[in-house]
Amino acid sequence: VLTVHHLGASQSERIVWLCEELGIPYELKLHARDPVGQHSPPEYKALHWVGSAPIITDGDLALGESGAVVDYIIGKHGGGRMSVTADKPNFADYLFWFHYANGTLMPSLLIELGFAAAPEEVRKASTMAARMRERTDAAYAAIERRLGEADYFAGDELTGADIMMLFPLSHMRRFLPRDLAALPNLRAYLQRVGARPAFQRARRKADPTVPANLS
Ligand SMILES: N[C@@H](CCC(=O)N[C@@H](CS)C(=O)NCC(=O)O)C(=O)O
Repeated sequence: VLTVHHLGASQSERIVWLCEELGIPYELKLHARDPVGQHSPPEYKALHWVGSAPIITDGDLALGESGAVVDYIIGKHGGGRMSVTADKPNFADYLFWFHYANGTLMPSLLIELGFAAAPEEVRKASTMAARMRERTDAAYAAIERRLGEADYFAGDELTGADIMMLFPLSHMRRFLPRDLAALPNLRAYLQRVGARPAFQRARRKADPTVPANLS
């Protein structure tokens, strides 16, 4: 049976949401973070050598890495739903936003977060810190433009691209706050996602006490 191993308040929230949207049978195992370092606990690390969330198991298979897990579930259990095939005009949009989320946006946010903890003189002197901030600013501007053209990242329908993009736009703002006042398309998008019954079910099952950070 497909089992989603969810680490509290982590990127594996994506996978619970995906399974709820697809309406497929799955088992959910909740794992608490190690109280000292907030890392994954030893039994989570034992599932797969990556040791980081998300990890799924499916029969003899254990698989990690958000993008791989989303693609796997869509392909193997979702009958291709929530993806866009190469014959469609929005194929490249789907690929771009799906991969941009963890390929560029999450790394620049995480590097920014690292610098946020560094002494001010280190941060100010670093061209890397400035470049990452520039990247994030450009990302938010592009996201606002995209969500002015379409309801969801790949087009009219919610797809795996949204499953990938939401985490940096919601959860990561707990650590790197960003004023969304001038981003009405993004604010509307976050409300649209939050109104989806499958999203609400996923929150209740995975992280009932953690705010969804949609405003
Ligand atoms: N790029 C990876 C990142 C996974 C990751 O860093 N997950 C965090 C939670 S958001 C984690 O498990 N941290 C705890 C740890 O590594 O011990 C993915 O998307 O699967």
